[in-house]
Amino acid sequence: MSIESLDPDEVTAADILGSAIERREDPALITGDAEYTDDIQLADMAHMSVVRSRYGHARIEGVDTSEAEEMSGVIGVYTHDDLHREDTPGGGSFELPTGWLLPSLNNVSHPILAKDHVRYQGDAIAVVVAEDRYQAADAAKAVDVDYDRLDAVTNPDEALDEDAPELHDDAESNVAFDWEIGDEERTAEAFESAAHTTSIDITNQLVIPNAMEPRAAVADYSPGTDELDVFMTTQNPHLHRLLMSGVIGHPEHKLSITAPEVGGGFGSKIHHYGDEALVSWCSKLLERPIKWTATRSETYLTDAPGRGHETNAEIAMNDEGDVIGLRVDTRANLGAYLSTFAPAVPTYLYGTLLSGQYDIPAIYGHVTGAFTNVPPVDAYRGAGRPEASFLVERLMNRAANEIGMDPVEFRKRNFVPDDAFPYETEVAVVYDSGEYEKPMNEALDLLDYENFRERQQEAREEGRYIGIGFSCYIEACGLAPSELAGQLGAQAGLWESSVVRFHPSGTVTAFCGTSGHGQGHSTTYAQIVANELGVDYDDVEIVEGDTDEIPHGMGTYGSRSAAVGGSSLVMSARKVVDKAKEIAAHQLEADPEDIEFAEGEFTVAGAPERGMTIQEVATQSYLAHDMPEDTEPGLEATSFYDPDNFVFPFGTHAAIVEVDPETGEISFEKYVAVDDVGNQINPKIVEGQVHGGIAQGVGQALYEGAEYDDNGTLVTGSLQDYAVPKAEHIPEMTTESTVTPSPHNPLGVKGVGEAGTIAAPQAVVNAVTDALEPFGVEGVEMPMTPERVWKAVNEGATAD
Ligand code: MCN
Repeated sequence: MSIESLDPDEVTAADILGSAIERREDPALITGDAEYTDDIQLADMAHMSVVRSRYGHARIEGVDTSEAEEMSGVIGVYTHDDLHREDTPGGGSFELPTGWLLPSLNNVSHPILAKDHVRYQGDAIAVVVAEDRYQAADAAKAVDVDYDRLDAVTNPDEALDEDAPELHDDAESNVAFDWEIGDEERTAEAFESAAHTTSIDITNQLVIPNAMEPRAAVADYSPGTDELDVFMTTQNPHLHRLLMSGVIGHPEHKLSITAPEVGGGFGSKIHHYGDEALVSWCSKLLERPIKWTATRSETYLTDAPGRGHETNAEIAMNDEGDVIGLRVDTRANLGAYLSTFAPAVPTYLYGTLLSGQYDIPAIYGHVTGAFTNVPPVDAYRGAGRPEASFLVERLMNRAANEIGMDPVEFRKRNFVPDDAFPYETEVAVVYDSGEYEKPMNEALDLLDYENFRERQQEAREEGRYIGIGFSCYIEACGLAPSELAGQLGAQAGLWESSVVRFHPSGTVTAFCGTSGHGQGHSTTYAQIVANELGVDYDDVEIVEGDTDEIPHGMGTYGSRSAAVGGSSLVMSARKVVDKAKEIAAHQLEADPEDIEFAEGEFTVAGAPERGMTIQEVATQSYLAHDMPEDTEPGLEATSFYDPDNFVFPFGTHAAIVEVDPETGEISFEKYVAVDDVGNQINPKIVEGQVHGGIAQGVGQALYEGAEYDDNGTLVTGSLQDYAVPKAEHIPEMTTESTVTPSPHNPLGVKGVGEAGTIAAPQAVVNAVTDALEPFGVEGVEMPMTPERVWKAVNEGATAD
């Protein structure tokens, strides 16, 4: 059941919002016409290569650059000390910004080039600049680093052990922070009065980004003007401009950041890495354009991974099966240093969703952030929300099994009821709107759940093991309210800004501070603006991802673009209509109160023959021959939209799998996703986002996982060793939706970009567990490889 996409020309202007029109971005992408950072060629451009630590943990005794400096084509080799020399561009901190959104941190230093201590394999030690890329790479290999190796630790539980090697002098026992949420005492009381409790110990493994386009940057410094132009693969150019200006000491107003086409980010390109700052610094030093593009191996070593949780949790129930308490203790892997946003991920983005879709009267969550010898962990692929959803849905499933209640019935009886919205959870957030039974019921129909248990029994009698798993997820996204972010200690607001500008000829350019990188913003934003202005969809152009063109912006992450950026565009468009109305009234010699606006046309109430289009008004506004008094020429407006709350999409995903106990192979019979993302701007794009997210969730459940050896060396450091699912591994999906609009944004939308990746893993794990129930298997650790499944069945190696 797939949504058919429509040619925009077949859709009337009145129907453009909500139509499944095809993505206007795709022709350039699929014909190779789109320009990515590495496609940029500038005159006299040199190339940078980074010398990276071979070891997971070591002291640096010395760095000998002499051989590299003499090699053919080499322009310069620079180490930590060069960043601080008086004859090189100075004024920067040369430290990476860390730990936004959590005030009580052990905020350790993170130099962009290591001084005398490397803390993960891939930590940057020096850079080489040469005339071409190969010369730079060869010379980087010739830099001789004298290491004194240290013991490494890559797992958060082991890192917190008192005998573990410590990474930082000022972070005792590798503790980055100790954080709690909810009410410990009330939760303890709930457990004391419980008729039944269920506990679970969960590992949510570290996953590595695999964007098709590796990270890359081109920096071009003009000494005459002191302008520094940087092109880079980023999800948030404005934030990077702000942060980079401090890192390298270049004034923000003379720094421009442009995101050309970005080939996938999924949260891995919002963190401020050192490499992009180094390219920029080298360009200033050498007064030449410089390019750096990561190799695939470098991306495995240095792209910020996600997840990495070890959790013990328990849930308390009364004798009727009502959940009365939830207690969670999580140790979160933060990697070797605090990344830009990492501390917010296992705290505010995780702890605040521990109530799931359920009405739980007492919750207590405790999270310890641990430094380990892996790259800094950041907001990759869902960031905190998938970990919360996985935990809650695994625990709900286990609890239902233990008290002998159907997992669907158990969930339904504990759902937040429809009349309880807005619903304030015990963990500091207020769910905006929800109708949780609706997607569940729709999924049950699609799965023919009524007959499933009988079918399962029959299959078992034939020696076939099928199982069903549910995931009723909730997500907080539309990352926004600045006030809330400020209360949490954020150093930035989370609004979004936009400009809607009519040209004199009547066409429109709209600018937004989000920065799409695959989500189809040029299409959906044009639908929003065309709908508000009543102009033809083809007459609207969208501009994003360029700090010189767009006054301000906060970027794209946390599925915020539709809810926050889209709403900002609505506001700007409405301001444009208001101004145009004044001008139209003047030109039509009518009172503005009597002017009506519909489908792009202003008419005088009661005299529909007297009218003019908004495009005619735009032309008049620039001619400025006949304007109302005190009205400036031109027709454009700017808005900064700051919503009242997050948005909370939700839904039910469910998988039916068959497991072969003899080989451990898992195959899908069905995957059903019923998502509620509020009103949909473009159902085809929504469907595509859900599909991509499910592919990632299935990937985590069955294939992916970062593995490090005892020395902190990445074992899964290539596409041969890190199993990214191929098309053949992804189940056929049935996707449906229900619509519960968000009450607090003008579009009634909720985010969708991360829904699938948040929902899918636990649906698959719960299904496998259900299939293997006759073998006493209570769980299999992700990724559920055939080996792990086989061991669970045949050697009793059951995990939570
Ligand atoms: N949309 C819609 N109706 C809604 C909600 C959204 O039509 N009710 C549309 C939006 O207009 C937009 C798309 O769906 O075109 C996704 O919107 P939204 O959910 O607001 O998410 P963002 O655009 O902010 O994207 C961020 C989100 C995140 S956090 C990651 S991670 C992610 C993702 O989106 N990375 C992606 N999807 C990705 N898709 C691709 N192809 N590549 C990535 O790197």
